[in-house]
Amino acid sequence: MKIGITCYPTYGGSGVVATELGKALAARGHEVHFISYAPPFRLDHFAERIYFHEVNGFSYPLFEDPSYALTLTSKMVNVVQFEHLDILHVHYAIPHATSAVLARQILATYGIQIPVITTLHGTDATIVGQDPSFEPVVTYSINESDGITVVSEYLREETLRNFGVRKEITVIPNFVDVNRFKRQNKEHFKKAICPQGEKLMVHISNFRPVKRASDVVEVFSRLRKEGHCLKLLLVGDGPDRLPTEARARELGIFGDVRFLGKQEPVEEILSIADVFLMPSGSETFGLAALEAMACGVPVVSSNIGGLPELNIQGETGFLCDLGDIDAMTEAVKTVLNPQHHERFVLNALKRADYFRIENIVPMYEAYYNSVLAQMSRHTTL
Ligand code: GMT
Repeated sequence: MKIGITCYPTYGGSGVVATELGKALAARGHEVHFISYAPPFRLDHFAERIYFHEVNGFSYPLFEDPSYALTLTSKMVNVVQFEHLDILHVHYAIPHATSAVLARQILATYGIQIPVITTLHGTDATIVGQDPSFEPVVTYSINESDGITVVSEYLREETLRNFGVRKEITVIPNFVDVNRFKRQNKEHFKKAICPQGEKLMVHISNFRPVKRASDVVEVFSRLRKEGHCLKLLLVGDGPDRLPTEARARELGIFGDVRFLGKQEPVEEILSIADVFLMPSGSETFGLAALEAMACGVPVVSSNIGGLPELNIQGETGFLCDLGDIDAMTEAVKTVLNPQHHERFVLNALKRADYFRIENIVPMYEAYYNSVLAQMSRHTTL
């Protein structure tokens, strides 16, 4: 199959999923064409059957707002037409689904039929997608897609509730490459961060307010004040990094905390972690938590969104009420208790294995085939 994939190329779960999916599909013999304004950041090696098509910006003194949705549409039309794509698969509705639906309509005037599959990831169907400035466009673009997938049962229900979707929505969960995300021996690194044999708490996010990074610092501060031997690594960057750093200074724990900024490869950092914190205020899946689990790191998370579908209470870690610092503090203590830690580690590894890429990518292939079959039935009728 020849598959066009559009995603955000930046540091974010939907871009990671789209890129890893494209890489896996290419490895399975498909031809994959990424269409975006920059190469996705996980597209870090040359690989056979993978192509990248850059959407060029167009500036003109009359335009205050550069019209990316339109230049993306034109690029999609061009790539589908000249690379003879079979399917356009877009990740994150805004504006990708809208551009794809419009591209499909333009292509139809050339006599070219191409199905559009939209995968919803999170705020495109929750916070941002429901904003009145986007809602009618998102509703239309979702309904006009030939196939809709979501990354969790929670997101399926939210999408049905919020957008009056008339089509079937298929859940295909996120996945992890367990050959890359596995515990590696990084003892020298652990010693550098935890010289006295301290336990290590890790948080990885893009530091948007929804990630509630300051809750991580509050939990850590409680534990340090109770005398627990612990260090904290915070990985990633975004709008809440500075306020979180300021809070760590205020709490007097800055000496035990390191803000590493954006890092690749995160699996090396996860390899020395003892517990992973994800106190998010909204999370449809929690890909970073899955990557942690694949590296044998138990997770303490909030109990919102799709997190209970991934993190199993009392087995792979704990689920706590949003903002409940006391509960999260107690949960970290239980997870780190030497009597229990190994059990949590093994359960986390087992759970992550269920989401291994080899199990999930065939679900996308089967889905593509079913959408293509449906389309050819319509054309023959
Ligand atoms: O929707 C977002 O906030 C952005 C999106 C992204 O691109 O990072 O994140 C969502 O998609 C990830 C991949 O499917 C999920 O693991 C995240 O849980 C989800 N984020 C939210 O729901 C806040």
